[in-house]
Amino acid sequence: MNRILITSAIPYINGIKHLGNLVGSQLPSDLYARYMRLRGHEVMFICATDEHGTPAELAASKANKPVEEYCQEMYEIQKNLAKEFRLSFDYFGRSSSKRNHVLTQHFAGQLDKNGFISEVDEEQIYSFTDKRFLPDRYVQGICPNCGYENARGDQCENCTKQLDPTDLLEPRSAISGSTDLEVRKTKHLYLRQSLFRKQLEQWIDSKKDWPILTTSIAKKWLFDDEGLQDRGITRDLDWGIPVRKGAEPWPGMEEKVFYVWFDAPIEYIAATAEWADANGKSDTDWERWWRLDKGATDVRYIQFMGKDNVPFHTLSFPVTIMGSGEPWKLVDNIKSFNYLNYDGGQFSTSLGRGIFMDQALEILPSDYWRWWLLSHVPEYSDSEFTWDNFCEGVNTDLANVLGNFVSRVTKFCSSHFGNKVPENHGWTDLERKYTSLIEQNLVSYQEFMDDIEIRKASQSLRKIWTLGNEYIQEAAPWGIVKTDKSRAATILNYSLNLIRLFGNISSPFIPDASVSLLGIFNSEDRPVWPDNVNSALNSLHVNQEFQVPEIIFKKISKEDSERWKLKFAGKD
Ligand code: B3M
Ligand code: ZN
Repeated sequence: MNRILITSAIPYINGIKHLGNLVGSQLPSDLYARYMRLRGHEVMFICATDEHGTPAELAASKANKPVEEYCQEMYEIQKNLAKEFRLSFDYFGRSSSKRNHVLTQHFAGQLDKNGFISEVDEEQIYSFTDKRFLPDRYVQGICPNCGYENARGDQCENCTKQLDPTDLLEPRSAISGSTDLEVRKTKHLYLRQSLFRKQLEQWIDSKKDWPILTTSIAKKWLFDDEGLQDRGITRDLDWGIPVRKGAEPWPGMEEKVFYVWFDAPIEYIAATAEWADANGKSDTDWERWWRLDKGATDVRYIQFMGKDNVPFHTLSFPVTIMGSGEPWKLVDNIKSFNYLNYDGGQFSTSLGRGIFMDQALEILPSDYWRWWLLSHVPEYSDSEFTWDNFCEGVNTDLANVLGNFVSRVTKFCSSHFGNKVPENHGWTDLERKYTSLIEQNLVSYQEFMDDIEIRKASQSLRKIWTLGNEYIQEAAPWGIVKTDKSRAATILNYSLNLIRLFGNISSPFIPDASVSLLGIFNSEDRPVWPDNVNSALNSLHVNQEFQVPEIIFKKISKEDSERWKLKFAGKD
């Protein structure tokens, strides 16, 4: 048994996330966490809401609410949606928590003590119309790197380049649209990342198993243009974590807060402490996941995120950890994702284009979405959601292959043998052949899951379901039952065992359906991973009762999909 720490990038609080956000970190991390638990490992799976910075302030002001109130409400909504999507976090924290305040101020104090913070007279954009400084996303304009017109002052969404508001061409205020701006000097703290270039390079080079997407982005920002630059970690905002050196005030910084990207990754640690607090545990209980001096040396830590978050996790956050001079756990592997597009364009929160988590669940249960999104996860290139593609995937894999097998087998068995598992009178070569095929595919499924090759894992799982159909087709009990009842009994015994096996191994992808499949035999059953396929396919007791389930997956009709296509097309 190993100990595995898993974090998902923490979603911004600024609204309900769309399926593109979901598939870029929370959903794949959940798949992995569920799988690792099933394989008997001790897992700590952490996520949270990212509540600071301009995204939070802008969204709250748009909603006409005080920012605390907005965050509280949106936290509950996001937490609930996560639950409905069956995201199995051990804890879903908040970056505005007391724990994160203390820890963030602690890291800043350590970094300062070790000489890795400098005070810099910075040029910030001041808006006359809005009568305030405009940090980060408060400014929009043209990306100097790629020419994208709606780049934000913190980062260009299009090319992932991290930016400063003053880098933008033709800047305008995101609050008022005003271009009546001037550049003013104000003092800010900088994290001296550039001092860590060699150390980061060695660290990244030592990670032979990182996905190419992760390494290539990390290296790009380590070497491109001017190379790794020192970055401001404070902002002129009201909402955020006040700038302090540990518990001490920071002279000259009284009015400022830490930059959201400084405190957000620290929340991975703080949320684990929140988990301990919420569960009546002690500090040692969370520290054993994070402190090398408290047992975390045998933890394997994996982060999940979209590609735009990679620079912060491969450069800035590691610098925070390394520069603290304290024995905190660094990440072991970073699984990053490309973007999911929506029907020929991008998902857009502002245009209401695409499908958002709440809307998705209004039209179909979570397993439909989980299966399609995970089997089309943008792992090696951007991928695209289209309604045709979605319906095709759901109807074929879930309804025709998996669902149909289950209903054919249970119905046929019920009408010829009653609702009891018939006896196995001995496998023939046919059962032996399928057992060995299933075993081979299960081995690949496991290997892909271990390597976090999600698409390939989904293909192996689908192949196993398909083998069920091929088996029953080839065994053809429909006629045999009239001439050789004991052979038919064996076929159905084997098929029912297949259903149970499917219930066990499908649960990381489709946890609700897995509960239904196992519930056919015993509603108390929890998924267990089969150690041995031979014995797993011989595990149901003869005469054990079973139920013929309601339809597990219904097909999506052409009318429904046409209607949804229109509904989600967006405002324009
Ligand atoms: N909130 C960006 C995002 O939601 C940011 C991730 C923080 S991870 C520490 O994509
Ligand atoms: Zn750009």
